[in-house]
Amino acid sequence: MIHLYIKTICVVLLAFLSRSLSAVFHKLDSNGEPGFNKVSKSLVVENELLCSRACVKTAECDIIAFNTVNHTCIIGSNTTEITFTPSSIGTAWRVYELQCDPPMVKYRHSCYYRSKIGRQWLPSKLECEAMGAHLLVVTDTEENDFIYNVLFRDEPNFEIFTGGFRLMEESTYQWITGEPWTFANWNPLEPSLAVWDTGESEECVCITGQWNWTDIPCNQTRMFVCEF
Ligand SMILES: [Ca+2]
Repeated sequence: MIHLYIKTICVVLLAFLSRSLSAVFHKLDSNGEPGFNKVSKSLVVENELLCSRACVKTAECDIIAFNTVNHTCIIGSNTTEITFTPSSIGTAWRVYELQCDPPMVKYRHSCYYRSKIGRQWLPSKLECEAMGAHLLVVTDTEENDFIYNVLFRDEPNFEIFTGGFRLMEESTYQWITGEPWTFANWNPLEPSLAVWDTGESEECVCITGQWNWTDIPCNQTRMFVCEF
């Protein structure tokens, strides 16, 4: 009974967290039609929350504009100040910028959040999603170096879950965001796809300070990193 009670509170809390616009998107003063340096895509979505989610899933996005009248969502990035052109529907635009308040760290177009405690892989994934983020996706050497040299600079023995996983019947790994698996930094004998004596098989990708990347059973407990 108490278990059910706690579960209900968690579900309500998650629903509440998922409804509000993610904490990393800060509203900018806007007046007119926003112009970005680089538009990644323009789409029509129901609300600005979904617009922010589309941005988080896009590698080169740290700014969004949502039009509350026609529901246009523009996602992209900016290196200089945004320009606003006066227009008849100008007041309908809401513009938000990705800002990584400490302890989050910004790198390129993403904010990185380190978990406070360790969890199994699935609860880690859910915690990131409840924040409007996703489990860490590492797309190239530079981002991998950032993880080692900046995010965990003083912790050579760190071990974290990432958003890399494989389906039980498959031997190849994939990212939780659906981004192509184009880069990996496996330890020489990994991924081992091993099956433990306990019957658990290694299906989740863990980044370690000592042994590069390795696969481990998803029900192991590790710290994790969420990426916005
Ligand atoms: Ca392994």
